[in-house]
Amino acid sequence: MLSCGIVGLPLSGKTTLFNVITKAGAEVKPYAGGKTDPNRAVIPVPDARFDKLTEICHPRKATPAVVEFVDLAGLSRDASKGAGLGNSFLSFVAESAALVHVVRCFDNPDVPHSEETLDPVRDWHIVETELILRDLSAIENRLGKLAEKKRPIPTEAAEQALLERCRDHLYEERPLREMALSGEDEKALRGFTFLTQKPELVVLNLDETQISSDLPWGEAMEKLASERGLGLARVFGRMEMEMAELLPDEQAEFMAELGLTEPGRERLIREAYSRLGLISFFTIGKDEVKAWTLKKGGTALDAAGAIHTDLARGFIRAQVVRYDDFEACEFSSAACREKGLLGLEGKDYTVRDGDIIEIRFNV
Ligand SMILES: Nc1nc2c(ncn2[C@@H]2O[C@H](COP(=O)(O)OP(=O)(O)OP(=O)(O)O)[C@@H](O)[C@H]2O)c(=O)[nH]1
Ligand SMILES: [Mg+2]
Repeated sequence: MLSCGIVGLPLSGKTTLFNVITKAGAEVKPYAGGKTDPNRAVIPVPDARFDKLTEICHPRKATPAVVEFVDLAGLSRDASKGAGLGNSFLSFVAESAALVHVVRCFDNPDVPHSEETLDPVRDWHIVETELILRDLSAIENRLGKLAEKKRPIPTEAAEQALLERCRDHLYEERPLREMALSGEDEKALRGFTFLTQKPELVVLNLDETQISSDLPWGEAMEKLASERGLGLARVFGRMEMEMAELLPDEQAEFMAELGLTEPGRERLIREAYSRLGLISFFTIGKDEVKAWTLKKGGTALDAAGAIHTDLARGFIRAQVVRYDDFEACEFSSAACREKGLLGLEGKDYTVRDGDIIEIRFNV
């Protein structure tokens, strides 16, 4: 399963955010814990379309798409040199498919700041630098090994050239996700699980006092995120964690008071899911309504394979209707067919987020 690793400086609110997202109730403390084994939770991806399909079909079983969140220990300055939890921490980051990077924006005199002052832009760079250094050291290790070879085979020569290109890019303090890579390059790099290649969602962890005020560094963070192609979300960490424990009625009232239209949690999970480059397609029936996860750009054949290898092996066609069309036709397949909205697609059809698919197959 794909997972999102929650990273950030010590005491930035990572576990608080983990609790907001997962409602897991993990322990939150005002001092850095030094805990190495991360909190983990697999949670359903909120999707109103899935809820509606379940309501319409009354299936015996309803299976939503899921994504895993992993709450990691704080990443200290110099972690790449082994400081703090250092390398063990970084190996957990390597397992994650995407990063949720929590940046502390709240001011709380009871909670020490590892850099003493509040400066979200600086804090973001500290963590980024550690990730860059970790990738650099992996590259330098490998380049060292390649240099020892007396007669490198052609693939090794190509690997060396590629790694040198990556190294030079990192030297400029740029993450690898900003590098233009061919499909072949990507394949060659996959085994390294580079940290700066992972998609990242930056989460500004705000205080309730910061709801309506203009934040001095707000613009700088927005600029940084947009220049670097990162997602950016604002969350009222502690407040939303407390809110998650309220009854639905109280929650609605609380949100209205704050002028929020949706709990941060649902928005965040969806953001993380799409940052991972994932989309959902649905299969529906009396037995089961299920949301399946597919990499963006996946084909009808990939969708068949996700369901069962037999379906991919004996694939004939995929019958596809867009969720929006299905809804507009009041969830009637007959009406969709009449209007020509029920497509029969071949193997190479690119699945769209929200497609409802039935695979025709023969084995
Ligand atoms: N005022 C305020 N305090 C917060 C907020 N978010 C977290 N805190 C406090 O900051 C402290 C640390 O929060 P955690 O969520 O444990 O932080 P962490 O990043 O997981 O910390 P480590 O795992 O030790 O690195 C706790 O005392 C929280 O109550 C917030 O939005 N506002
Ligand atoms: Mg924590």
